[in-house]
Amino acid sequence: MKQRTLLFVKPDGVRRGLIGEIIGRIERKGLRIVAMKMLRFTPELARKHYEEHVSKPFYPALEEFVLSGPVVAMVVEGDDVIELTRAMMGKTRHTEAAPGTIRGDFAFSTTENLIHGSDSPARAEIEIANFFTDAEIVG
Ligand code: DAT
Ligand code: MG
Repeated sequence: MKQRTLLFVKPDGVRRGLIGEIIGRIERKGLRIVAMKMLRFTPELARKHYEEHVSKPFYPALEEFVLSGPVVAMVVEGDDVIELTRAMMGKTRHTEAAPGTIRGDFAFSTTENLIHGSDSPARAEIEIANFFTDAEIVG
């Protein structure tokens, strides 16, 4: 089923020069990037985007990290793209992410784990609207 998802390269990925590596994997997989921009999180956007995690003990460190530098956000389209990009990302914890995945190949921290991807169609719709207006989805 054709779907859209919200992905972003996190500040560690931008700092480490891995924007191209990560976007390249998405392109080489044959997925379609239909919107993209570099931006900085605000505390408000962080609380909105990570609403399910705001009350968790790791939230302060997570917010500090996502505010620590620019991110590159994109809307990506493809068949079952949510499940597919979650598989390409690898598991959340750096110790569990399998080699061959983005996190498995490059992440050495659970907080700084390089990439975000929506985890359900309902979340994808909310997250895309948090980052992009309809007019910015041009692909
Ligand atoms: P994912 O990014 O794989 O969807 P998530 O939604 O459970 O994972 O958590 C969002 C981010 O919060 C995750 O990418 C890194 C951070 N995080 C999650 N669990 C954590 C933990 N136990 N300790 C530190 N950071 C954590
Ligand atoms: Mg998540």
